[in-house]
Amino acid sequence: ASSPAAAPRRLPFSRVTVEDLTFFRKTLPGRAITDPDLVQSSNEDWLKSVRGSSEVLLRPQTTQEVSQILSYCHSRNLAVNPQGGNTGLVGGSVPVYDEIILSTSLMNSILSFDKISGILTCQAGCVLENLSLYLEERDYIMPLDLGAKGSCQIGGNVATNAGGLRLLRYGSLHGTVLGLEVVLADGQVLDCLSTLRKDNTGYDLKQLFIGSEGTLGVITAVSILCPRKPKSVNVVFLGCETFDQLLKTFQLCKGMLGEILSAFEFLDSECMRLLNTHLKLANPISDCPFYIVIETSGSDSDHDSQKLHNFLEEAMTSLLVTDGTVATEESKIKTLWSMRERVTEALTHDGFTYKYDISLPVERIYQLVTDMREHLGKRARSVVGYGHVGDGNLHLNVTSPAKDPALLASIEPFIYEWTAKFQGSISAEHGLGLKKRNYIYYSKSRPAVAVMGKMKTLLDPKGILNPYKTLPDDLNPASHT
Ligand code: FAD
Ligand code: 2HG
Ligand code: ZN
Repeated sequence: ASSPAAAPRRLPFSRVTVEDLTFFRKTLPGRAITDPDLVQSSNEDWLKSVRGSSEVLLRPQTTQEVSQILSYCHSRNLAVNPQGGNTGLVGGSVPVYDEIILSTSLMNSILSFDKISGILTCQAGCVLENLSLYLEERDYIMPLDLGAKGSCQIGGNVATNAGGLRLLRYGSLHGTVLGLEVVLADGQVLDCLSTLRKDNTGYDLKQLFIGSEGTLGVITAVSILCPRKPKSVNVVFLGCETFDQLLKTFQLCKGMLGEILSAFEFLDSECMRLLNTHLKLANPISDCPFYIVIETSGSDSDHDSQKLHNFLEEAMTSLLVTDGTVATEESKIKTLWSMRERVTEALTHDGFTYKYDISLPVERIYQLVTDMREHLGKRARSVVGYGHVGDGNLHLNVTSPAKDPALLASIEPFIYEWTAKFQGSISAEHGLGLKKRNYIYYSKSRPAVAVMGKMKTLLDPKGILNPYKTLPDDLNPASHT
C-alpha cells in the first residue's frame, strides 16, 4: 500500500485533444498557453515539492470566459485545476496529472470601492499587495496580511481561507468576506456577490466556497469588508527565556493593550538561526530562546505609545521578557516584521522542508515542538517552531538535507496523533490540498467528511474541479492505488 500522502491513480478524465485546443484558442485568443516553457512554472508549486504534467494553461479575463471554459470542460469530462498566485503550501495549486490549469492572474480589476462602508469588490486575481496599496491610498487596509502578499491573490486567499498576521484583530475571511461570485463546475455562474453586512435570506452559500480549495467552484469575484487604516502603528520585538513566559506575556498584552493589539506572533531561536545563516538577517535584540512580534494599531499615537510603554515596563519588571526593541517608523517596522515573515523563505534554504500547520489549545503549542525534537533526535537537520500565538496556530517545520521517506515516516502519523490527542486541527490555515487530504479524519468525524463528499457530488458531479485534493481518497474509490 502507498503512503497516504502519495498521489492517487489518475481518474478516467478525458485527455486534451486538438479539437479542445481549437475551442480554448477561439474562446481565449492569445491566452490559451501550450508552450511548455510557459506552462512549466504553473505545473510546479512554490515549495518545488510537487509537480504536475499539464500541457494547457488558460488565462481568462472575465467571468463569462471562465463560465464558457468550465461548461466546455464539464461536457468533455476534462479535469481543471484552478490556480491563483501559486503560493499554496499543501500541493493544492498545481495539477497532479494533466489537469488543465485555469489561472486567474489576468482577472485583476478592482470593480468598486465604497469609501463610506469600506467595502471593496474586485476580481479574484487581484494580488493581495496591490489591493493593500490601492486601499492605503484611500485610508483603508485589507483585513488580512501574509508573507506571500506580493504573489498570492484574493481568490486564492478566499479559496484557502488564509489566516495570516492580522486574524487576531480582524477575524477570519468567514467574517470579512461579504460576497462571492463563483463559477460552478458545469459553467453556471453563482452570483452571491453581496455587499451587505447583514443578509439572512436562506443559507449563506458563499461560506461553502471559503476554504474549499478549488474543489467546489472557481471564485471569480470577491467583496470584502476593509478596516480603516490605523493612524498609529507600533511594532515591538521581544525576547523571552521560556514559552511559559511568552504565554504570560500574551496574557499581559491582551489585558494591557486590548483594543489596539493587532498581532501577537512568535518564532523560536532555531528560526532565528536560519534567518541569520540563510538570509543574513541580524537579530535586532540579544539572543533568546523565544522571540515575540507584537503589533498595535490605533487612532491616537500618544495614547498608543503610553499604553505600550506601560505594558513594556510591566513585562520587563516582572521579568517576563529579557530584551526588546520598539519601532514606530515604517522602515524599522518592516525590518522587524521581516524577522517573522521571512522564516518560510529561510527554511527553503535549509534543505527539504516538511511543513505542519497545527491548531492547538495555546498552552500546548510549543510542547509539540519539544516532543518532536526529542522524537526525531539527530535524524532531522532542523526542527523549528513559529506562528500565530494569538490564534493558537503553530507552524512546525522539519528540514533534512534531501527528501527522506524514513524521516517522513517518523514525523507522520506521530504529529497527527499528537494533535488529535489534544483535539487540535491538522491544518489550521493552509488547507489539505494534495499532501494532507488523507489525514482529514484526525480532525473531522466520518459523518462530517461524508457530508463534504455529498456536497462535492452535488456541486461537481463529475469531479472535474481540482481532483485528488482536499477530500480523502476513500470518498473516491476509483482513485485508490
Ligand atoms: P494558490 O496557491 O494558487 O491556490 C491555493 C488553492 O486555492 C488551490 O487549491 C487552488 O486550486 C485554489 N484556488 C486558487 N484560486 C482560486 C479561485 N479563484 N477559485 C477557486 N479556487 C482557487 N497562508 C496563511 O493562511 N497564512 C499565512 O500567513 C501564510 N503565509 C504564507 C507565506 C508564504 C511565504 C507562502 C509561500 C505562503 C503562505 N501562506 C499562508 C499559504 C497560502 O495559502 C497563501 O499564500 C494564499 O492564500 C494562497 O493564495 P494563492 O493565490 O497563491 O493561491
Ligand atoms: C506563516 O505564518 C505562513 O508564515 C507560512 O503561514 C508557514 O511556511 C510555513 O510553514
Ligand atoms: Zn501562518
